[in-house]
Amino acid sequence: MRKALVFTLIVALLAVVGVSAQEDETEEFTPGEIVARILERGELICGGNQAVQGFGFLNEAGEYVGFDIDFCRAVAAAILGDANAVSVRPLTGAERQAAMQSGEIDMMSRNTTFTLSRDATWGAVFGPTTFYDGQGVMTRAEYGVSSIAELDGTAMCVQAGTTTELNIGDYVSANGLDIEILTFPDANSTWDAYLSGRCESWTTDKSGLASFRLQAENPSDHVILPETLSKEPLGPLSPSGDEQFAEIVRWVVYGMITAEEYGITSENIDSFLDSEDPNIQRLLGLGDNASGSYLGINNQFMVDVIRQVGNYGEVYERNLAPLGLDREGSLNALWTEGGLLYAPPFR
Ligand SMILES: N[C@@H](CCC(=O)N[C@@H](CS)C(=O)NCC(=O)O)C(=O)O
Repeated sequence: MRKALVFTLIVALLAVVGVSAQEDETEEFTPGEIVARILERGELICGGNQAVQGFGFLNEAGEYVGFDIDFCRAVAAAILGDANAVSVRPLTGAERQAAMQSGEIDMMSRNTTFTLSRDATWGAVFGPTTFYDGQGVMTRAEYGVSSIAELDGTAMCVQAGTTTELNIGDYVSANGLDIEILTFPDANSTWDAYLSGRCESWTTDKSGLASFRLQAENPSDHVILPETLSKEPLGPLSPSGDEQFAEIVRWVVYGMITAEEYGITSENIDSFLDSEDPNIQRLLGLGDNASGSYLGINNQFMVDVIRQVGNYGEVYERNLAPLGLDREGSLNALWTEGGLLYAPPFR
């Protein structure tokens, strides 16, 4: 009886020592393969978009800019201390799986929907959702159409290799509609086909519709129909099998959401560096609080991310507000404001 008690006590003691040792062992972190190669080449290679203004777009200065690109930049800031140390590989919808599996990119941030089959077969780990979207349909205002059903007997353009293509097929057959689906390899060819009249409507994520509508000569010539066909949770992803890197991507996004919650921005971050608030100290890795060291990177990684890229709200405002994608009252508001953006604690 007594022996059993002593044994139990020893086991319990070892467990406690083991746990605290694990929490303290933040300095002896062996870098995973992806962090090692990023450090060696001095830049992060990010699979992105080049054609969707606001999300991922190659601007006239030859720079990739947008909401999705900013998350690539944030991860580069976390690992290399430099948000500009990013090289973007533009990918069409159908190219994504191979790019993820071939090892040619370190991560992807390209309006990519988190789905079961992608999670299981792409060899990828999805990070947190950065934009909660849904699929919609755009058509010409001159038709006076106010629902998808009224497009019966017409043609609709869609991009291949997307959830969009699968969802519209389901929708058309479930609703017994006679809509001819025409597929195209990328966003520009789909949009051009719609503009040239090959199809009376086109479909993609509602964010993508808003983005392309702004590129139209006269945006009010085009309407986005009210139906939302699907859930499209969009976010970054990274190759599976590298837990450290997946955790970095995850906590960079969570850190940006948390920074917004605490009101820390790229403009005011310096005023938080002597904060007495233990939550803020942990987020920023101040004093003897472990933050990045849990992930095997600079303990103050979130200072670099916030200073160079901003908090989630700043990234949203900079890139998506110009598209007219109002955040207030949407799923993309912070959880404290009725939305779905919620980060687990930094501790
Ligand atoms: N979220 C959907 C659709 C994403 C998607 O590829 N959308 C198109 C239309 S906006 C796009 O970004 N195309 C850019 C390109 O191919 O250049 C998915 O993950 O399959």
